[in-house]
Amino acid sequence: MATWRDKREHPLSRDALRALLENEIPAIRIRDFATADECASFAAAMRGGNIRSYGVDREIGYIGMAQYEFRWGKDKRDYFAAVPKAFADQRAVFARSFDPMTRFIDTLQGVWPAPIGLAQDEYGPYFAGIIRFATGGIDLHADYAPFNMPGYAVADITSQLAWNLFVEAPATGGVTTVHHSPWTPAMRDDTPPKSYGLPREDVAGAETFDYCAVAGDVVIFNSRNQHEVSPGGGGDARGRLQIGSFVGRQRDDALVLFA
Ligand SMILES: O=C(O)CCC(=O)C(=O)O
Ligand SMILES: [Fe+2]
Repeated sequence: MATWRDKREHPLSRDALRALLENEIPAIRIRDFATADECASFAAAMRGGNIRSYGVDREIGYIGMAQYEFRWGKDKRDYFAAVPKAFADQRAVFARSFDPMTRFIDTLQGVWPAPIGLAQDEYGPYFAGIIRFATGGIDLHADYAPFNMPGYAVADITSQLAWNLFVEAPATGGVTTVHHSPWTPAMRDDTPPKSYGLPREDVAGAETFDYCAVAGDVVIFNSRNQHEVSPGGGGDARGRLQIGSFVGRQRDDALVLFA
């Protein structure tokens, strides 16, 4: 079974980003991406925002949108019709705190030689930058557009990362486990396979890497690897509050953001 060349978090650099895209290292951490004041104002703005929720096994509250909600029984046009309202809800949070999306794109562009921006489709730009309340944890799943989003332009990417900025972290738990096990489901025509609550047998024996949510830090990992988040605890009011998106690598090396 394939392994990472080391099992540690790397700082952001062109080489580390390339290695993460190739699934050679488990994670990149950008420490102190946001200040304590920025995190506090962002968390407060989130709590006052337009919160929706999706029912995978454990409920996850969010602001913005997730393509997951449009994966089965909906048309691709429904996804793009929902993008403007999702951005409006996201921007309402940014207006009361700061804009981590622009900062993230600028930070990544500082090390990457090819263009970086929002993914585009025949119906317009994708949404990116989902704001989440993930205190309850997230079940074993994988995120890889060629399988999750057949028929969308992003299905042509050759590698996919996920980044998250944590603005609040629980005292205990809230640990992400990444399994070195690139998701390779059997595809039947153009129906996306189930991607949440994946069977444990799929990751049995694979190397794993755990990372902690730390307020102010961004962590990036290769989201085609199956991954899961343990529930947060610690008995105080702190939750696991975060914003992030996917980053796809196109064949021309451009990086495109989407949710
Ligand atoms: O919150 C995390 O650490 C990872 C969340 C996740 O599943 C993702 O961003 O794809
Ligand atoms: Fe994920």
